[in-house]
Amino acid sequence: TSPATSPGEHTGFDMKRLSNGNLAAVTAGVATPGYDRNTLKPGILHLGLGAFHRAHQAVYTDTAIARSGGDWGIIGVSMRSDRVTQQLAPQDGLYSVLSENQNLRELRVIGCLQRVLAAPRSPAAVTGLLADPAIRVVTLTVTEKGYCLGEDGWTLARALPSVKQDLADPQLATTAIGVLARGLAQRYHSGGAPINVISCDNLGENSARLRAVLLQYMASAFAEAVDWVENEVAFPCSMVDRIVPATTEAGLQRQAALIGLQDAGAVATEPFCQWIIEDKLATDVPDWAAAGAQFVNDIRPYEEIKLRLLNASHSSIALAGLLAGKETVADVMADPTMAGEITELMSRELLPALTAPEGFDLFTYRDQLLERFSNPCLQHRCAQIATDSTEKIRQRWLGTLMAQAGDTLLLRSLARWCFWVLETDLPIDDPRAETLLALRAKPSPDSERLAAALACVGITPRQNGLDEHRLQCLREHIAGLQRAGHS
Ligand code: CS2
Repeated sequence: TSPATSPGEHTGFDMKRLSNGNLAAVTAGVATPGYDRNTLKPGILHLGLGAFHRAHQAVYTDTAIARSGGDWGIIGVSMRSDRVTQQLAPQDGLYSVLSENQNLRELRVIGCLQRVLAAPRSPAAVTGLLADPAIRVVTLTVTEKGYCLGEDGWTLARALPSVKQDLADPQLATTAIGVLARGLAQRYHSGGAPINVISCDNLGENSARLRAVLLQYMASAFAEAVDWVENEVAFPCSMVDRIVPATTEAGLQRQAALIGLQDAGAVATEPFCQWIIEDKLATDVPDWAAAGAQFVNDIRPYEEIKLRLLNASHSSIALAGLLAGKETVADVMADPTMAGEITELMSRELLPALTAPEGFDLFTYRDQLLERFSNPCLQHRCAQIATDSTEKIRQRWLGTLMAQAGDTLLLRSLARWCFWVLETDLPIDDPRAETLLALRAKPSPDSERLAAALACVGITPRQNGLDEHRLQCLREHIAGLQRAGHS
């Protein structure tokens, strides 16, 4: 850990911008790449170049190269906008990561991002890279909805307009699935060099699900390459963990003052970092283990613990915070009543529903989580976590919720979600927003609206979701929120 740096006399306006040429000008104490970045060659293609990738997988690769060698350059692909390219291309792919909590502050510049591309602008370049034998690893952070999963979580959602459009003209595909399929088909035609495709999103059995939908898509669009993908391409699942809030303008200014250079690609995060990867690789990879990553045979228990404890309580905190007018997760945790409810939810409901792998102490993990959520340095907005809740609730809550009986705190969290989407005028940012907003506006009987909302998170009578007693409890919680006068 480097010592904390002080802003000194830097004020911002006359500051130069981080780049290869200016790297030596960073404030003393800010760590810079511990290797010669000119020797890197493209070896990893990353899809979804958001803050999370920059503060997680890229950091592991950067550390692995510094500690253990290798020439693993990352080509980062933004799936939608040009914004990230504009932030990072003028900086030669360099950006800084600030990790901090009450006791620690570390600043470093990451050097392994070699090049950035925007998929909509450069589709042929992305396809060419996916076909290039030098690229041996594809990682993805495209969020839950990026996998175009149907209701059962394993089938391609062919009814989605984006999927329909991609299947109608696969050469112009824009979804992550379509882009990946096109590139892998071309790789097959160019000799079929081995490759690993690693999902780094918060989904149980993430890469296995990715493989399933990709194969279904390819059976329709590139049938000739299906056997090769099925038999030769490796899809190791991975569990990723680091809290990385979206960067804000104020955060950028603060970070510029700390490193002594403007940095449009800056990310701020916590010191904690974890990556567990299923040990089934098709090629060499960076020595991520040297950077602290763990390779295991059975990843499912780790994924389940992370999703059903960390992410589940994160979503509960976010929804409670949203309705109580709290801006951030740390604000919720600073409220003793709210923090008490979260602690109880974790201890009494989420934790007992889990089975820990040998040597893993769930109580220590819970305590660590409570501390991480309380980190006042992270400006992690409740509204950010509440985004895409219909996708997240399926992964995070359903398993526990369905195993419960009677009234529970998790049911109360579900009531908060129902109340938010049906009874308030707070904004909804969700792939099912259109349906939810229509329900919100609809003067139909309450029980119908509620059932339709629950179907959006995968709770349907057909799946034997909630019995009449639990539905009654849910309605009472919603009525309670109404009486409390949230709006
Ligand atoms: C969060 C996650 O935004 C969210 O939904 O719950 O991004 C969370 O911060 C990470 O999974 C932590 O590893």
